[in-house]
Amino acid sequence: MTRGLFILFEGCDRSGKTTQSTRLVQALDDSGIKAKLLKFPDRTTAIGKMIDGYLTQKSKLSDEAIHLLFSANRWEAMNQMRADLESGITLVVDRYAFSGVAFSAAKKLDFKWCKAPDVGLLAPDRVFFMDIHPDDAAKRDGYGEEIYEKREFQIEVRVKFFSMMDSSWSVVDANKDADEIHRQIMVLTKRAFKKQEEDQSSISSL
Ligand code: NYM
Repeated sequence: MTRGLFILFEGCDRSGKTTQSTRLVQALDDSGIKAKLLKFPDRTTAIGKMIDGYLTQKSKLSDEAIHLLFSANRWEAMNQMRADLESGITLVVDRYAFSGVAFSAAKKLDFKWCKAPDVGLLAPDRVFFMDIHPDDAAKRDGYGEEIYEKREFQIEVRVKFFSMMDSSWSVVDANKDADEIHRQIMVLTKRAFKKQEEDQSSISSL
């Protein structure tokens, strides 16, 4: 049984991650590849509900406490994610640990401290960074509704994302037309499947 791939979308707020991750899962399904869409934070769990309260500014939490909740929200999904990948399901994930570090480090929390609670989580095979300048994101529908959607902060978050990139990341120009972005992502995804077919690498950890 060949394992599924862990494909991750990261980016600043309103960069089109949700649109593109949904389209990718649909396209994989259509081509007979079993795929599942996951989104972090998962606001449906008990921990996720606390996170939602914070993001929608209904409750207050210290920077450290919310950081740990975001991480716990990933940990609670880990066993199922591993089982899915091992059973051949490809996971397309909308945000993950890199968002956790980028947003908290942008608040000036220590970078190493921010990374620590996520050590041991499953690592993605490919990361697509949906790159949009915060000035352009601000023009998109609904911008400003949640706690982090402020220009200066998003600029800082984007810098933090760039500092974490390695060869498993691709930067995608999120200002392009959605169809064009989807086509680019399909090319990169097919390449990732081919690489996995050749390498047969096992799932690694952060
Ligand atoms: N966010 C997301 C964090 O601050 N830390 C994390 O670990 C994760 C996964 O939550 N502004 C932030 C980024 C977003 C917000 O995400 C909610 P979304 O994708 O808008 O639901």
